[in-house]
Amino acid sequence: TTQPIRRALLSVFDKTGLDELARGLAEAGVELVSSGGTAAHLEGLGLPVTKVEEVTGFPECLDGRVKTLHPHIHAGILADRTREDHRQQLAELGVAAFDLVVVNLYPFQETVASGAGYQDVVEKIDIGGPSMVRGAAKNHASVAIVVDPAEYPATLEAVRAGGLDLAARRRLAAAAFAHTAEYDAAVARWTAEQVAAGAGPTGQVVPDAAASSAGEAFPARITPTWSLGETLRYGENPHQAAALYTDGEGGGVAGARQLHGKAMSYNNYVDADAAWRAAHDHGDQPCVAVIKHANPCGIAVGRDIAEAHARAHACDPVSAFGGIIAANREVTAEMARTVKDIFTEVVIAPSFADEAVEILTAKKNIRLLTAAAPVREGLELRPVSGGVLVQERDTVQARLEGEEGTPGGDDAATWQLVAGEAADEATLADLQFAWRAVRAVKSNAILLARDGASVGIGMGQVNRVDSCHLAVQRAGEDRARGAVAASDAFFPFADGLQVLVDAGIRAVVQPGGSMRDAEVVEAAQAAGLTMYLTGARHFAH
Ligand code: 93A
Repeated sequence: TTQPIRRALLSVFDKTGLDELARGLAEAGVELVSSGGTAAHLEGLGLPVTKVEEVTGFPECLDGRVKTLHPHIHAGILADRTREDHRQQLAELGVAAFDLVVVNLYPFQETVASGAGYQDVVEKIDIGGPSMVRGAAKNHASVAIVVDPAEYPATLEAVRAGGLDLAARRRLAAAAFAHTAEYDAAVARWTAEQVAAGAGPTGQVVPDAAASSAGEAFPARITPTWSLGETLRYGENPHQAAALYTDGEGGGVAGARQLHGKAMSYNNYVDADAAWRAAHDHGDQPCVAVIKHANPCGIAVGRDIAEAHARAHACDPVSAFGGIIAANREVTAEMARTVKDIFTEVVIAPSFADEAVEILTAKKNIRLLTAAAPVREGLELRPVSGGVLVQERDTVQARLEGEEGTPGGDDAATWQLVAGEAADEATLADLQFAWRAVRAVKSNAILLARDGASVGIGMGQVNRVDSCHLAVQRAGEDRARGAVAASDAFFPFADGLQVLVDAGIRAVVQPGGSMRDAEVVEAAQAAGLTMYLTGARHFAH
């Protein structure tokens, strides 16, 4: 099976190691055929070389786009010398066969990485090179293909020893196909990026130096620092094209690493972000948030992450079906054992215990992500038709382990008791939990909690009374009675509060600030309900 090497085609962009190889081949009596630049290089070394142009009788043209793309070259590469009919045809056509093809491709990836412009990158898409590589690799029965200068010494040694055997040619062919596949994947990726970049967002908002929360001089500057992270299968709906852009910082869900499961969808990202942020609003304790359609259907803290998950899930098991789960601590095997029996789209956590991965990956479709904490600083953008809204993030009550609370946040020392008796320690802890948790809920938001777990959530209603009804109804009579409530904004009338009173809620935390606060406080007093005002509102639209 050893094929003696008599004629070699050399066409390399990277001339590393070329001198030794070409000299060695020439000394071994191998005829060298080369494309323009390579031929010139070999002539410079004083080696005998036949130019591709001489073989084809056709000039290299179109700035080199057509050099080796010619039947005189490709028939010489593709003829199977084990076949009589192929040998016959070559003879009739006057085509000489190649025994060895040495090619390396235009540096496409390197050109992209260098930040070169569009057309420069396009010119570095090698067409003739991969054609020779694939042709020679296909015809490994007759031809040896070398794409890597690291293979030159061994190749030369084999040539001197009489040629390359079939096993060696097959191994080289496999490497060659892998090489062109990788190359083409890079070309495809870059091209898709260009398509997406034309349609997608291209900027990051950077506040002007003078910008401050005082509001004056907020105008921000947009700098194009986002880059395409991933082209998504589609957007919110299948007829919408979509992509994920990242700020390159590696934080939050955009910087997440996927360990398992199908590709993330647009909606998965939206929900994973909501879940991830919600879970991190309770940084000082193990916390799990279960999200559906960007709203929590359960948030809970626990002594450990498994307990937090069990209690978050228990808030609304019906809605948790097909949900997105975020855990702010490592997912343990214990938590994984529960999750695996619940249809879940995504689990996102700082890490997964090995055993948890084993348990969860038994489910083919569940997506497992690890991520760094959500980005808490900086600005948020929301497109409106014809423009984009920019605001500072609401970090008022987000606090990580060991951080101090901010006024208006969950630090009860900054709250104002306006009705009923001061809450005991356990009730106060629940109110703090509820106040932290309610900000993850779309307005109008009412969140009922007990023992560090949400038990009923009313979200996204266009009036607060309906949100109160929804929260109470979701909790059910038993769980509502004796629970505490948080409201993301003030009660404009006493009617919403009355719904909570009627359901047996013991204590309420809310921002206050309504024109009718007095009326609302009076209703609380009359019901013997404890009420705190925080002074800060947490709308989430
Ligand atoms: O522009 S191409 O796609 N058209 C061709 O016909 C062609 N033939 C070889 N690029 C082509 N090549 C590439 O040119 C090879 O893959 C190699 O990277 C380079 C070698 O050119 P030269 O020998 O002129 O330096």
